[in-house]
Amino acid sequence: MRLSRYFLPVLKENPADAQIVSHRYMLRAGMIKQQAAGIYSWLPLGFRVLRRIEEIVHQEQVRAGHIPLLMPTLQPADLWRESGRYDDYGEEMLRIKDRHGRDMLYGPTNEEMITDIFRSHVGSYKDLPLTLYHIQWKFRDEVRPRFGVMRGREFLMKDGYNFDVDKESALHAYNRHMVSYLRTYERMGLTAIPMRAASGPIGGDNTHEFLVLAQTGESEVFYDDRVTTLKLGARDIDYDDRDQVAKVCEEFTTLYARTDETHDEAVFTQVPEDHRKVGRGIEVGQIFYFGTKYSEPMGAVVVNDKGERVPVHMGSHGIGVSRLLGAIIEASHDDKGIIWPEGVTPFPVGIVNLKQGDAAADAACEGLYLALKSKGLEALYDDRDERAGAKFATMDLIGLPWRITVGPRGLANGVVELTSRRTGESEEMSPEAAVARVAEIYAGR
Ligand code: 5CA
Repeated sequence: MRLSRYFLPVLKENPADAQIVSHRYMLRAGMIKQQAAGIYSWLPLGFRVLRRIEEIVHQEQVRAGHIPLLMPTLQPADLWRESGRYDDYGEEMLRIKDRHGRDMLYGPTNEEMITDIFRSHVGSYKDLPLTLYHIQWKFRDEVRPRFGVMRGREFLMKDGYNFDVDKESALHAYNRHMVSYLRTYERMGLTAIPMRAASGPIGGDNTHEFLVLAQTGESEVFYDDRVTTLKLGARDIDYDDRDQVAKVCEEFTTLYARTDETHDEAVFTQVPEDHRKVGRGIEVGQIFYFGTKYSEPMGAVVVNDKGERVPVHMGSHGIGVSRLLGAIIEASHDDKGIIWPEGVTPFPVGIVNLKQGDAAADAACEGLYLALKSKGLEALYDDRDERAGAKFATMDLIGLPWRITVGPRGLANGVVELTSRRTGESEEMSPEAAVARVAEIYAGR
């Protein structure tokens, strides 16, 4: 993408109403525009990151054996009357009437609708296990929408629903989600810690939230700091292997880690004092096992291997896709701007032409741009007629992890400069070597 032809409405001033750094940087970097309280347009740069995050979520769900579909944002109220949640859900639910006076709502979550799909088409244990998920916009009329996309009213969520013949199988689905989520967050450059939590309006006793530690987080968290060093890494997971998956979950949930809702001071004081930490965290996902809470009232039953009709055991599993942009920026930035992890960056690399209009510099930049493209890497090429300082400031603000700087002086010696946004370190090398290095960094992503 050539910056002169892109739409990147960068703001020079700090927006006064943005209280936390991720919100400020998302506005300043031209990623989002607020349209109403808690409702945003996704401008091209923000949209690219959002799509990238969705892609990682999809890949890891499919890897775990889960099946994507797409349900609508608007739902008939009658489905929610069947589960009893239409009255329970309260003011957070946006209720709408259509022209025929029928009660509709903008979905805050999809347990009822997915249960309806299931009961219409599945009747035998032989069709189980089954996990269906989608990535779709939700609406919750939050009392205090704030911090930009972090607590929106309209927000993008991945929500998945498992259907199993018994509790044991449903708990395996729960564990499978936990492991696939750990991998998902790690690919985004995040450490998200599963913490015992409370289930709220979704229901059930078994639930974990995934929290990214950050001072600006809305949840108070209590943890043994040794959990922050656990990594899933590149280990091979067989998602059908119940024991292997359960062992990974045990590894990640044995050390003390709880939100204030489930915190138990007596248990916490057993953690060695130098490992006992109290902090704040951003909730980027939550998984639930709630058994037959929806399948019983809604009649989602299957015939089991003994010929009995039994309600299916279910759970639901959510990732805050749009919230993740804020969480990643909170975890990865400096005073100049965002520092995107390679896994989610909107462009893998930026090219800065120090002297636009200089024949050699222009040609070298074009050459780099095309060479990167031929390797499947779309660079953001700053080809504007701007001062070098302004170009660097824009690149630092939007946070591409790598920058190639091209100027007549370097070119006279046959070199360009490759700079890491994270460390600020630069290295001179030939343009070919720079392309090869960037390609190597992104190989396999
Ligand atoms: N049905 C279940 C799981 S699919 C559910 O709705 N879970 S949830 O309420 O925990 O939401 C899932 C995730 O969506 C949360 O962990 C959080 O990351 C994100 N989320 C929830 N509310 C908001 C909001 N107002 N703005 C942005 N993200 C949100």
